[in-house]
Amino acid sequence: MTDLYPSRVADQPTWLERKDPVVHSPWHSESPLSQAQHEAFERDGFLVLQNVFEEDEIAALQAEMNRLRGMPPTLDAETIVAEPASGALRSIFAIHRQSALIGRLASDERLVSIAKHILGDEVYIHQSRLNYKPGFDGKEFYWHSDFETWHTEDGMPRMRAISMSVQLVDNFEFNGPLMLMPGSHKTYVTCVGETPEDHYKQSLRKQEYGVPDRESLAKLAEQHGIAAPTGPAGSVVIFDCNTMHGSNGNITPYPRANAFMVYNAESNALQAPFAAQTPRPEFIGAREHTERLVPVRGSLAEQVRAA
Ligand code: 6CS
Ligand code: FE
Repeated sequence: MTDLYPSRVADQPTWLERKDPVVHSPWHSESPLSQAQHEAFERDGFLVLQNVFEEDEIAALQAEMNRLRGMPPTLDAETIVAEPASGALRSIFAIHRQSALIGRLASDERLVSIAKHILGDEVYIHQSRLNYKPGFDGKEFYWHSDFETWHTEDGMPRMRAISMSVQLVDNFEFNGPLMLMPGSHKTYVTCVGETPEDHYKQSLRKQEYGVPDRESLAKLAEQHGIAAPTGPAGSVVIFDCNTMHGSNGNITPYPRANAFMVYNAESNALQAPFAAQTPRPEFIGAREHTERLVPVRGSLAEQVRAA
């Protein structure tokens, strides 16, 4: 398959034009986004939605987050990623398949309808994770484009995937919120350095390959600025697979936690990695568990009450 976005193959970083649309559907009055939201996502490569969920739904998600933080024995050990230095819990992957409530969240009509609108296709979950950024010693996520990793290491052919980060606690400007460069999604910054074998064993703790060069980051920041959306628990940050983003460490007492789901278009299913020896495991990049999402309506809290 032709590699439209070659990265980690040259000895110098380059900038390539995005070859894919950002929003793959035209806006119409029945769209799940307002025209202003549709245009903002197209322009910025991200969008923040507030008040998507009711108080009792957020409470149910927070209770589930705390339950999972205790790492119940039902969790698949290989999906648990710890902070390199402190050993504190950093992420739990494939969480939509290990938690009935997060699985219900991933299928929620309020999210899936937007994913199908933006991607212009049926969708499935490429990757999910519960991110904990503990207070006092939560570590950073350095700047990166998710697509650069998903293309080179997972074999994702085109830029036709989006992430949704559901904030499970209040996001302040000081407890390591997600930072994004608005408009950076239209430039593909290629990276230097061959992907090491089993790179994910290191990269999910601290990424060192597929990291954009500092000159490119400085130029992108100069051109686009940096936004650090804050908001109450329950806010949803939706961002394009190629929007440059990262997050700072967290030395405040206030933990940060989000449920992160990646929606991929069915027409964009993973091929062989474009710049890695072997595909990453299923829990990071879905190849078998690619069930088409059927949007589910109703309260998340119902799910808990019914359980
Ligand atoms: O490598 C990945 O797939 C993951 N790494 C980061 C820092 N963001 C995207 C994704 O969760
Ligand atoms: Fe990321």
